[in-house]
Amino acid sequence: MTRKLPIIALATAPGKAGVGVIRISGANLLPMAQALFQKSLKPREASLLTLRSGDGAPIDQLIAIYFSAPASFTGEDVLELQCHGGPQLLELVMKRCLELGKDQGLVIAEPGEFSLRAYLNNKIDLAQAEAIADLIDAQSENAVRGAARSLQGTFSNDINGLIEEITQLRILVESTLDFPEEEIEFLENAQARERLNTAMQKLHLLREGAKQGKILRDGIQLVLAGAPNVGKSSLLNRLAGEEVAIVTPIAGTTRDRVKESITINGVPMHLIDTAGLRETTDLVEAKGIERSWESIRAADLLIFLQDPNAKGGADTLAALELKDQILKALPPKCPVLEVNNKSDLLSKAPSLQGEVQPLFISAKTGDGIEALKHKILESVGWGGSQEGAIVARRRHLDCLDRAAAHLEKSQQFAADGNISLELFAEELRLAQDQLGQITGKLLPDDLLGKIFSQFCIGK
Ligand SMILES: Nc1nc2c(ncn2[C@@H]2O[C@H](COP(=O)(O)OP(=O)(O)OP(=O)(O)O)[C@@H](O)[C@H]2O)c(=O)[nH]1
Ligand SMILES: [Mg+2]
Repeated sequence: MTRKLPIIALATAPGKAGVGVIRISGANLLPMAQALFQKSLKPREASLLTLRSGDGAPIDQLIAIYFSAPASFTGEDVLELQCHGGPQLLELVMKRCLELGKDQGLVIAEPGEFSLRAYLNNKIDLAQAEAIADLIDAQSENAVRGAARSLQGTFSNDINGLIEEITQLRILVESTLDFPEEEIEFLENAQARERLNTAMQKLHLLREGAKQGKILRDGIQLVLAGAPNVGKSSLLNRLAGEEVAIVTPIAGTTRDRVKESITINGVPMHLIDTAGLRETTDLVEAKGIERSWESIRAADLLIFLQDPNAKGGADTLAALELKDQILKALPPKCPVLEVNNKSDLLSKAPSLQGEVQPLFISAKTGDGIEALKHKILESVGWGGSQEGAIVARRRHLDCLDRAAAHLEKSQQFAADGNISLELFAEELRLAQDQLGQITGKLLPDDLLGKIFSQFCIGK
């Protein structure tokens, strides 16, 4: 992944467009630019030029901009060619560039290689490189804003701030390691425990922010499950605001999963309507039900929908058993919302007792849907405020979780009666390593390759 040869790729999407941009990055690109245009280019100046094939015939009239290292996206020399956006034409331009760049070893870029070079040349850190990909892939306005903030370094700055605090604490601890009899005194004098607590609080806030950031980036897989005919497809349609799934009074209408992406208060939700769960001898329905279980096993949030009016309504043994089965199949920590549908058919208002109030809705009339949306956001931990929100990935969350586990351990090693400064310091170091992985310091090489290879070509 870390080759030095100059690279070239189409930076814009393939297909017809007004303009198509080809980007070249490498050390000392001026001779190549000279060969392409028989002209010397001034850095950061747009020049209208004609590119010709070997026999002198014009290929395209284009705008070329040359960025001299290190003042470029990758930190190397970069040549950007803004051509007309025809796929065949761009192909020809690429071919000509590869011909003339052959002596310098010009090769086609691998996915994410431009961003990788920017990262390796310290133009951006790893979280920022990921934010570029997330900005491009963003599927909602909020995700765009969040990715832009991460790209600007909001997330990285917070991480670096926390790393700095832990470093200071480590320096203090490690400087006293040679005087074991002073351990207790040290902890007290240096207010080590208080400082550790502050770091933990900051980490907690970062984790909360990153959790929200992951929701913004990936959305929530919201699975609608329950017995046949309870109104799952009707609820999907109601939430989507259109007739996406077929609804009939026949139990077992939905066979395949029906998916629809919506946003609730700007939060992306991938709704998955499933086949009603029951024993069946029908081969097609049985396959559909197997898919329901697959979706349940991969849910981020599950709505267990019931019909309190149905024969053997919500509190029957069958309903309780079904609920139990679903709870067992769900991923750990996946929240569940128990929702009663068809409230319009209830002859009297439900008596609500106990701490956990079941939700009553009517997919038919829309009654209770706003409250349900509110509950949905609440149960995935959406804080409501998108001000200052960043985008985050599973990778970031995992690092933050592991860092938190190490800080908790270090707290144990600093506890009364169990003081071990060495272990305390070691756990601080491990926590710091995990945080460093987010911005890319201390990241194993194979992981780096894996992250950038998920980018698309030209990024
Ligand atoms: N009165 C009333 N009827 C509803 C409501 N929601 C759904 N129904 C009706 O209940 C029947 C079943 O609805 P569906 O949405 O197909 O139920 P489902 O859970 O998707 O059923 P399967 O796909 O068979 O598992 C249809 O006749 C709907 O019109 C509601 O809130 N009130
Ligand atoms: Mg259905």
